[in-house]
Amino acid sequence: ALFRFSHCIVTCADDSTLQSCFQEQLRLKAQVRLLEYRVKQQQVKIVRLLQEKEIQYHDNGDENSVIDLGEKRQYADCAEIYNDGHKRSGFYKMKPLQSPSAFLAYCDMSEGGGWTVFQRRSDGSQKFDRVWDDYEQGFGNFVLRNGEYWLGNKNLHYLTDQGNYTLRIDLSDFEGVRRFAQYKSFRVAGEESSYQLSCGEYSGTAGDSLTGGFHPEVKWWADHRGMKFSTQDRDNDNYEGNCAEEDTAGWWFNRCHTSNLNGVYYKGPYTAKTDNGIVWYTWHGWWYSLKSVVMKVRPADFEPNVV
Ligand SMILES: *[C@@H]1O[C@H](CO)[C@@H](O)[C@H](O)[C@H]1NC(C)=O
Ligand SMILES: [Ca+2]
Repeated sequence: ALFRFSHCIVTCADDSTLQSCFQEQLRLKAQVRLLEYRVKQQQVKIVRLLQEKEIQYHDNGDENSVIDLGEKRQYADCAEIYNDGHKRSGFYKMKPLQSPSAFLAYCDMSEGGGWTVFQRRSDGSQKFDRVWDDYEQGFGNFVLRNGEYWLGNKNLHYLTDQGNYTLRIDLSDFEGVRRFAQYKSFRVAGEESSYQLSCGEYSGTAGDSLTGGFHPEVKWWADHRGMKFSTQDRDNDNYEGNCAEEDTAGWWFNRCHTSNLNGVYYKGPYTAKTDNGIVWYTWHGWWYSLKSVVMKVRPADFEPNVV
């Protein structure tokens, strides 16, 4: 517009059709005003978007998310906490019926609410290549909303031993795509059974990489049901070698796996000696390490109290 304005001045001097030039000038001035107005609007929009982004970062990250409800009441899991009127996601204290002590776990109050999160991967900030004791007791960050942690096999047993629980696994990749896998009747047995895994029917969008349900011929080595937990220092797998050591994670390894959600945080496609990334085979294969994982449980008969 400015170029045309000066161009007009030049042609005006030659032309002497002064009248139409003044009109053109007025028209262009109006256009400039309109553009200035639009620039201002865009600036306001940019400021708003930046603020929203900051709030999102705040939400997603470095915020202390521990919510203290005091000692008035004991809760067995996040479903009870939700139905007692606490509908904000965060870390709450709970004590399953048989558990000798209380512990903190993140309650995901979205997607219907009442989900007790027992594993989270989000940024690779925690080391998951750990020994039996660590996996038994639990480890990681129990403060930040996006903190990586493993709740502990002991606690996972006490939780899932209370009834009929549904397992939900939320996954996302580095292209921003999200998928999930859900299993009925999820249970982790006690220490005497080396925290053996059992689960029922699959549903979801990520494919069944926990029971090898995607192909009958892989079940004998890829079904994680009935498997005991293994770590580098406790080999309970069905393989001549040591899956947990080779795949640098604790998991219910068979021979060895089609899912390794406690694997190394590689960030997408990777190459390594073994398939030791954060793997969910039926979505991205063995050589893609996922961006985020959330593993959580909720009673199968959970009905959100909407009051
Ligand atoms: C758990 O509940 C589901 C229904 O959500 C049912 O299909 C399943 O058989 C139950 N499992 C057990 C062990 O009772
Ligand atoms: Ca072995």
